[in-house]
Formats: sequence, structure tokens, C-alpha cells
Amino acid sequence: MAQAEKADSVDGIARSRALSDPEALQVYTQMVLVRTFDERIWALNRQGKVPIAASCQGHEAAQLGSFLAALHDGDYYLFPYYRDLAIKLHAGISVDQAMLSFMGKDGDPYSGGRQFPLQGATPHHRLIQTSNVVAANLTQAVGYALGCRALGENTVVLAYLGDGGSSQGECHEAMNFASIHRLPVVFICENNRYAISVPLDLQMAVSDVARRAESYGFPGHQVDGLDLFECYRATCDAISYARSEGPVLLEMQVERLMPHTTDDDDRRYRSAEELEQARARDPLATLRTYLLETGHLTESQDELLHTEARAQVDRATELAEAAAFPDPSTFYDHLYAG
Ligand SMILES: Cc1ncc(C[n+]2csc(CCOP(=O)(O)OP(=O)(O)O)c2C)c(N)n1
Ligand SMILES: [Mg+2]
Repeated sequence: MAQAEKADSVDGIARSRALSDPEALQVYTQMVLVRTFDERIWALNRQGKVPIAASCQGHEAAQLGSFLAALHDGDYYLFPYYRDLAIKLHAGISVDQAMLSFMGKDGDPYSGGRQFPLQGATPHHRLIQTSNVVAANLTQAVGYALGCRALGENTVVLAYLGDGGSSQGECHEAMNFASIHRLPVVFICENNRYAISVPLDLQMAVSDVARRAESYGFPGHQVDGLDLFECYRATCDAISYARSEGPVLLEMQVERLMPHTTDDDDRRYRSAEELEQARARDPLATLRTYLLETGHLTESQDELLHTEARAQVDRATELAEAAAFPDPSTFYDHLYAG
């Protein structure tokens, strides 16, 4: 893992500080919790208790590395997309709340069990994801950045998308507009090389997503999205750049370790060998090895972390299973102003 002194970062962008090893251990702890939760909702889906889920397995380093850079910066706003479970769980949504949302229970803090899990806005977490319409969050993110500027605020906006999202019309509009007005937006593309079953070469005729930025007049950079330290560093740099110069695109190259959603069967379009190779690059396992090898984690500490994460997710599962579904008499609530 390339934590320490890498060559100067992306061209034209000042270098910022690296994530320390103790901080990486904290992120690892959070990653273990996210992975335990992610695996649980998948199992609960197979038991008929969670209607649908999109896994973030393989995307965790990109999501948490970028989020942490924003958190350390302090003045940020997040427009994630449906796969950004790790961001949402780190940004302030508790495991208990998330489980209520995935089971569609009344206590779901977003929509009271009416919408796709964890979809909505929690301004106190500086987080908005109002729908699963691919790339719709990007125009909203850019609009938000423009609003901040109008109010004289210095907020930087992180707008997340997938590789498929980069081929969407709204992505073009958002990037074009952000560039014309030099808005402080960091576009973070989690490139897992699939849009559901459609591979990258059928989505676009250019070799990489980062190159798209050039046509809008701002920089685009490829980042090893499986390397937490690189994701953190690249996002720190991108945030500084966005504040002083305008938008920037980071293409974080990740692996999707699960099917598109719980409704998908990826064996129809992805070979077992390909999946095996992706699994060998699992960012959680890579970070674990790094922490063990550098003496920041022991096997027994690691076991304890997993036991604690399981206990937390077990408790959330029990709570959510015992919780009530929305009362049918509230069906029309929040739809029409009274
Ligand atoms: C505008 C729009 N078109 C189609 C869909 C259906 N859809 C949902 S997810 C998805 C694929 C998106 O792939 P990508 O952006 O690469 O994100 P990933 O799921 O791989 O993280 C599609 C086509 C949608 N939700 N919105
Ligand atoms: Mg994709």
C-alpha cells in the first residue's frame, strides 16, 4: 500500500497531508462495520426481509477516503449516489437507523419506509440524495455549489457518480455548467467498469472516464480507488484545487464485488475468474494486510473488531425486525400539502 511518500500528486494541484496510520486504523474499523452491515442486508434480502440493496463492497476505500478528506476540510456538502452506503454510515446515519430504512420500517429516518433505502436528505449530515435517477444528483450538486457562492459561503461540494452515470445527459450539463462558472465541485466517479450488466467499452468510446473532464475545461485524474491513502490524498488535493480554480474530476478505479443490486444475477455477464480476480483486490483485505504488516493491528484486535461489528449489526437487526411497518392510514402523508 502506497501510504508514505509518493511522488507529488496530480499536476497543478498542491500536495496536502497524507492520512496517518492511526487514522487508517479508524477507517478500517469503520470499514469492518460497513462490510458486516452490507453482508447482513444481503442475507436479509434472501430471507425476504430487505426488499432491495445496492452493495458498496469494493468501493469502501474510495467512499471513505474521499469522505474523510471532506470531513477534515470541514466545509463540505455531499451529493452521493445509491451505492454510497459507506459514506452514509460514516456521515452520521447510525447502523440502527440504516437497518430500519433497509427493512422499510416506520422509523426509517428518511422516508418512513416509503422510498429506496437511505434515499432522501439529511441536511444535518450535509448529505442529499433524493433519487436513484442516474446523474440527477450531479445537477443538484452543481446548483447547490452555485447557491453557496451566491451566499458568500466557501463550501466545497462532493458529487458522486458511477462510470455509467458519466454517459448520462445530466452529467454533461452538470460538468459543463460547473466549469463555465468555476464552481467548487469535486466530481468523484467510482468506476467499477459496469453499468448493471453493460461493460465500460459499451458505455463509452474513450478509454477512461477522467479524460472526459478535459472536454469541459477542467482537470480529470485517475486514482487507485482500492487504496484508501491514495483516495484520501487525491481528494484533499482536489478540494484545494476546487476552491481556488473550479471543478475537478477524480476517476476512482474500484471493483464491484457483488452483483449490481440484490435483484441482479451477475453470473449471466461476468465470469467466475473475473470475480475471483476482483476479490483478490478487495480494499478491506488490502488495508487489513497493510495494518497487520506495519504493526498497527494485531490478529486478536482484528477479531475483536469483527466481533464488535457483528454485535452492533445483530442488535440493529433485532431492533428493526421488532419495529413496526408504516401505518397504512399514513399512506398519503407528505404527498400533498394539507
Ligand atoms: C436516468 C436513469 N437511467 C437508467 C436507470 C437504471 N439504472 C439504475 S443503476 C444503472 C447503472 C448505473 O451504473 P453506474 O453509473 O456505473 O453505477 P454503479 O451501479 O456501477 O455503481 C442504471 C442504468 C436509472 N436509475 N436512471
Ligand atoms: Mg459502474
